[in-house]
Amino acid sequence: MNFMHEGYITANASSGRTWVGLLTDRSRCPGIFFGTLLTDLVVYLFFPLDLLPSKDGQDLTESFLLHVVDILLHYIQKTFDVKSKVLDFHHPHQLLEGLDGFSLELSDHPESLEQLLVDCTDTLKYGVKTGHPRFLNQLSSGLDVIGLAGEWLTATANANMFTYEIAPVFTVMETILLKKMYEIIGWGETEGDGLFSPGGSISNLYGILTARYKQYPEIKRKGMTVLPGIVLFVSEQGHYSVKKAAAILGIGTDNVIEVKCDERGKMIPAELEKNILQAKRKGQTPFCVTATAGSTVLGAFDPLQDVADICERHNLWMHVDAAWGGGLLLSRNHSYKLSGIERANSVTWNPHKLMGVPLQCSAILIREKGLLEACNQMQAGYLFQPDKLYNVDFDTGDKTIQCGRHVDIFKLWLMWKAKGTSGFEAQINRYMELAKYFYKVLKKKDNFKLVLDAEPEFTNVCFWYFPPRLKHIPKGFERDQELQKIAPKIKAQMLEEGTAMISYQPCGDKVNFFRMVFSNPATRQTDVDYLIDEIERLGKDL
Ligand code: ABU
Repeated sequence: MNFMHEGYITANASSGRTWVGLLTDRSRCPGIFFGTLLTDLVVYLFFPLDLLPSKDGQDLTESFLLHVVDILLHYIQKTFDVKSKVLDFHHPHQLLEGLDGFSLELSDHPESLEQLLVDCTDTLKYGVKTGHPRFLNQLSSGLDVIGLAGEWLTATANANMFTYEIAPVFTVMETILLKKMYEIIGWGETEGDGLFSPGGSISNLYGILTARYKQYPEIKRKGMTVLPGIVLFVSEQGHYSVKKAAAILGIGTDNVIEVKCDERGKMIPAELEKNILQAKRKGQTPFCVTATAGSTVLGAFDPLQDVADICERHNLWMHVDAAWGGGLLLSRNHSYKLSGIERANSVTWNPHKLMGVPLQCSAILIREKGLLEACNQMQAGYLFQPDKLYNVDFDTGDKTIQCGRHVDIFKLWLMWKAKGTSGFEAQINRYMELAKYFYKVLKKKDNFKLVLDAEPEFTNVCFWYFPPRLKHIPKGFERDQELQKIAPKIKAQMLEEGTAMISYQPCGDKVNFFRMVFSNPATRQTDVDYLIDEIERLGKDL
């Protein structure tokens, strides 16, 4: 018998009395309930107020959470089932209007626990399975079961990272992980300071903020009036968050000078130096260069040694945005691509990208100890009392631009325990092998064209698909006009059918092309082959 939503509430049909699931023994759960007479049985609905900390809420809490776990387990199994859809696409207006009883509107009265379970199921049903083997859309993808367990534990603890007092284990864990990251970068024993922040853009903001503070410490008190016309440099393939940081910090986006790249998307050192000298001649004051280790679209690594030489010659802060590429430091085969990162003054590194840690997990690492605190410290007496019971060096909250700070560290720590450094290395090496395989397969196909006809340096592989009707149009404006519509059309169809997800974009003078990236541990060679066939199937008649 099944009086409620399938899968959650069932009754033992033989006795007609023994309920499992949310229908626990009512005498032990005397909370709010509604009774409905169904032949000789009464169905009780329970409400969130009946859960712990309500008196006698123990059984109902256990039952409710076990149902949540059931929902999540079912979703996880589907996620890894290659035959299931990556998504069940609906337009925003459909979600706003409500779908099959799934309403996003909020009510004034409490909803039953049963309804909340249905809402949990529907929320997952209409979302995207980012751990699905054919989810290839984002730099951050995959579903790591240990990372997920870490996130559950983190939410259960609900700690705040501002002080050791509130987060004793997590704050110490953070110092241990940061130290590991300084060592991997190659900083010396006495070097290294850092924080986990809410994403790569904020980590880049920290890098530029600290660079400016180092050069002009009086800005903290006196504001912009103490500054000359400062400028910073980033490659034309660098992340847009550098400009955003300049806007936020009052530097202004016009004062971010974009440095030309070579055909692979790497900053050209001679161009950087030329731009620095030009800026100086114009009376501007260069203070920082942001180099990129793993650009978002092309996966390019700037030549960090050359950039470091130039920064040293001109006394400029060197920030490395290794949000995407930082994980490659864990691969002995590939870490040479970041050679020179040890000379950086600051580094952004997002374990939620290549290392597959659940979002969010991003580190800002500063070579000089004490600068972060000097730059951001406000000494709020109600939180950071100097006369506490313990060593207040572990009250790291005053180094941040936040007050409250989420615990992003535990899932990374647990995954590192689970895999070891060698486990991350093997995973990352496998992505690199897949990228090479994908490149080689595409190279042989005459209806696909690679954006860069060279073996991939990272897991990004960018390409166009040419439907038969375009193959005979000569290269030029007319063909580009048509070609730029192809990737969006294929992607739209892919979303409607839910078969796979891959991103596309224009870049510089190149019209829309697909960007394949490997950072999903569930993706296999067969998924790569599938994707190629799928693009051909959806695109051949366009
Ligand atoms: N920098 C954010 C990553 C965007 C992406 O997944 O492509």
